[in-house]
Amino acid sequence: MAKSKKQKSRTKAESKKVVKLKSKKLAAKANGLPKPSSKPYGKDGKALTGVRILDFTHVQSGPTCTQLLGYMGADVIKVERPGVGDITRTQLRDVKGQDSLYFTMLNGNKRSITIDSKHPQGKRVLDALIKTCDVLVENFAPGALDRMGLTWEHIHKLNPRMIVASVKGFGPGPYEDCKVYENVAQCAGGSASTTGFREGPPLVTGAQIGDSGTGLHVAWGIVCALYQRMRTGRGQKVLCAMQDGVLNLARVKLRDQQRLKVGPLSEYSQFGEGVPFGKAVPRAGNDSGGGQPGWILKCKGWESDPDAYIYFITQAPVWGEICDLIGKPQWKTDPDYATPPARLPKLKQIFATIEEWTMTKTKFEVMDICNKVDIPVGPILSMKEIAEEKSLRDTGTVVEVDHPGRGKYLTVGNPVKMSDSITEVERSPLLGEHTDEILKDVLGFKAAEIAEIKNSGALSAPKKEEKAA
Ligand code: CAO
Repeated sequence: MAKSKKQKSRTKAESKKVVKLKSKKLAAKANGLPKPSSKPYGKDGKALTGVRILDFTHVQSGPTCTQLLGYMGADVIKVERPGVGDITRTQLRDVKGQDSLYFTMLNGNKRSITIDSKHPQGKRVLDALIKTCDVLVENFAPGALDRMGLTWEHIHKLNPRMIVASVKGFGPGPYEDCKVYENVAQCAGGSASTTGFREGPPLVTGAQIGDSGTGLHVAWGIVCALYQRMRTGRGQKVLCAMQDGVLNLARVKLRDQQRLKVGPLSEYSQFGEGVPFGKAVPRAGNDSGGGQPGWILKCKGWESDPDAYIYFITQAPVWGEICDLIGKPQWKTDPDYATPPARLPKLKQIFATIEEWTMTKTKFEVMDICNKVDIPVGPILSMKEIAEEKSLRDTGTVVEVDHPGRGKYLTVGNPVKMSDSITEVERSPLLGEHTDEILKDVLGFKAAEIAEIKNSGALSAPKKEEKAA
């Protein structure tokens, strides 16, 4: 039957659509990917929805890791010692009798169950949890997990898919049995020897690169292991030593150690000052770690405000703009100043001249003026300023959370923003708050079994500790 012109064109358009759909389907089939979700972005669960974490962590390094996984949607079940809990619940308390900020800011988006892991009935609950969880994360002292009977062999026999992730102070070697805290890791990982001023002692940093930094590394390892498990069907051990995590963050200093063999480090201000280098990378004060010299300079109000400073980078492509701003246009063409190599020996004097200008402005004025002409600068922000910064609240980087015991507190939300996995920051759990719901809903224990386990004392504080309290 002959087709009209209109019919013909409709058929053409339709058949084009069919071909398009078919090729899409084929492409999806060909690379084995599921069809894209039909739900709008942000409405189809979270990145780690369906992943269950047996969180055996305490203090800072491990809890940082599991909180990040919780932010991404994992169901994090924190196991705590009955009657005591994570030691940080009571450390640095600011509200009498309530969980400290140390605890609450590292344990959001988690459920808490109390279990005496050395009690036979406690072991029964732990074994049930191992069977139902995807990942066990721990940061006990070396050997503690084995002493609980939770060896890799035991765990793997119960659940071959289980990923067992550990934070330790040191990897295998002479220090593997040592207990380690943040600053020990900063010192052993090469950060302290390269931080501070040349004339002064080594310094630790305020950023918790040993604890939170290692927690971040372990979280990455866990996600990679989950991805590999999709292919292999089996779990694996994930280990990050705090020394290794710090060294990874301090890798530019290991770069400089090797460069030292072929000559002085010309971007370090000690080079310009004519101070000879020793055998190891020196402390470089506030020198910039990259090839663009930078320094911290005083701003208006520095006499009374300890944070009235700005980090100023003399990036080569904007040297002309810097010269104009600070009233030294002649430096643009003066051969003693015009090129980066010519400036290197004079950095101290150059920064002193720039500082004469920054001292006439507030750090925010310097920020405004410099950014207009692409000069990279950074105001030294106090924690007070950060806590009050509206844009950080707007993006969910600083979040106010309500807690039934202590009231409202600020925490750091998910620093990673994703378009299809929206973070909802939840308050930290009370000690053992979810014990019953986990036994019943997650592990499927019957009422009689729950009563038996509870009556055994495996989930509650020992009687004498109760009396002492
Ligand atoms: N039920 C029963 N016992 C429990 C338990 C529970 N729910 N939870 C923990 N315990 C026990 C452990 O089994 C261990 O007992 P054993 O010594 O008999 O094996 C005991 O509590 C103490 O554990 P720990 O040695 O890990 O704790 P600690 O306070 O002595 O040391 C730390 C703390 C952080 C130094 C150590 O855990 C460590 O080195 N961890 C690895 C590195 C790390 O993460 N450091 C970062 C800490 S944050 O700055």
